[in-house]
Amino acid sequence: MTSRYYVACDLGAESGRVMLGSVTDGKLVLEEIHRFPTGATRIQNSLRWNVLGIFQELKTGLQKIAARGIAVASVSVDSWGVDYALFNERQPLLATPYQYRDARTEKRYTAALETVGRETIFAETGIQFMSINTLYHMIADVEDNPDVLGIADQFLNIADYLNYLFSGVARAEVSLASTTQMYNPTTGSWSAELLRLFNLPERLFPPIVASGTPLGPMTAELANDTGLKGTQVIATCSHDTGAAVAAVPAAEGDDWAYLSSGTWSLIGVELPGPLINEAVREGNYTNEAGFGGTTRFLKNIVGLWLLQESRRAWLRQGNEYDYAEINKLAEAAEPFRSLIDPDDPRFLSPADMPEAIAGYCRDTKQPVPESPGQFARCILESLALLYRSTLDTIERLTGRTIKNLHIVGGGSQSALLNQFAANATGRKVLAGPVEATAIGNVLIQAVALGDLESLSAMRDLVRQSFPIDTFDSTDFDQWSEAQKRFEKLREST
Ligand code: LRH
Repeated sequence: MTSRYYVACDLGAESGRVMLGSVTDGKLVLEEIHRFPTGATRIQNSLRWNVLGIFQELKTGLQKIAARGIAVASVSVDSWGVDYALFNERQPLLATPYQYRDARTEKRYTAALETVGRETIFAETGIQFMSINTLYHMIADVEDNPDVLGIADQFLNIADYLNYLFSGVARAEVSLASTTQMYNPTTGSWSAELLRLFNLPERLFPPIVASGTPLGPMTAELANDTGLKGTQVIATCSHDTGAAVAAVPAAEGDDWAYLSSGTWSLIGVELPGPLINEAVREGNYTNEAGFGGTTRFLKNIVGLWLLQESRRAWLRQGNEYDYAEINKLAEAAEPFRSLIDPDDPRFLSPADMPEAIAGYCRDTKQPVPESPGQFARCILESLALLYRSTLDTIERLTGRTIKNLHIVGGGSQSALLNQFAANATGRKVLAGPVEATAIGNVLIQAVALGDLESLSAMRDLVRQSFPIDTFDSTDFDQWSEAQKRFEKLREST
């Protein structure tokens, strides 16, 4: 028996995908209908998203689905966190949205921590400190763009904004709202205190809705443009990481952690509610809102961005490698030759990633990587070592014991990184599914429409539908030696 069709529009920092999902014979079937690049554009000394171009690509994906003549029950957009669009009743877009890595937040970030203090911001939000957070972009808008803010009626984070263009209904979905560092998880509303302290105009802040809230039918204009009929728009987990964590194929129990691996490595555990205390603040861990009222207690690690940017730099020099080749070269390279601290701020937005890595190795008196294989090995080993420190700290902060690490997302395709993660952490790694975000998005639609019961029913279905590869830890002693070197490096830089 074929159930209904649901469409997930999943926007990552590198690419966007329109995915068609349906549940057939107790299994979820997911088909990629349309894929397009999303990457930000450098323009007039700033970094921006072509968000209307993305809207157009999503339309193309929806048109391709409509051309099949199937009835689509619902559609939902998810995206990376943090970034936002400003608009008003007459203007669909008032400024070109900034990309979170834009340097405009640097001085605002430092100033905000100095004037208001980490204690207040953390007590209000439970969110980790990163200069990319929406709060610091908003402060930049208040200071640099009062004219634009003055005529804006509303701000919406990117996925919520696209759901608004789809449905005409402007709502901030809670998982994405929580990434702004302006949402208070205790009151379940925007932080009135932070809005006041930073002079952020209250009228811009839309009503917040729970993950899995139907917004309404697709606008007549979009239905006409795409050819879809009777399709509902649903706010699922608008935050991609929230959708991915909802699709982690874990069984009940609390002995597992997740790693949503892509441009970022988001590593953490699912808690019943936020954990906001001094130790968590000092460790810079975060409490993002998850599906079903859960809390995604996690840490942002810079992730495969290190490799993506290195690859781009090699391409600029005329050398093109795909990820499979890079993994092969890394596998053949000497182990533990040089290590970096992926958390070092110099890796957030460097002009030339291999040069930034080489600089770190020079500064810390380690052999400087020369070949792509050496660079890639250094990146992958360092990431795996950071996974271990992070999991160990999470165990300490939450009192949990973590036995299994579920790796989902594009990064779970790297068998080498999966094996390194198992070796470094001494835990069992379960890798897959790759498309966890789109799967989470689709299945939350199914729950919202009453076709599926709960988060645990979603996870059962993911386990039944997708293969999961297992990696057991080997060479733990050798990795533990490397861990000591790694921790020393982190203390010294
Ligand atoms: C991953 C992600 C992450 C955010 C970052 C901005 O795509 O959403 O969870 O912190 O992008």
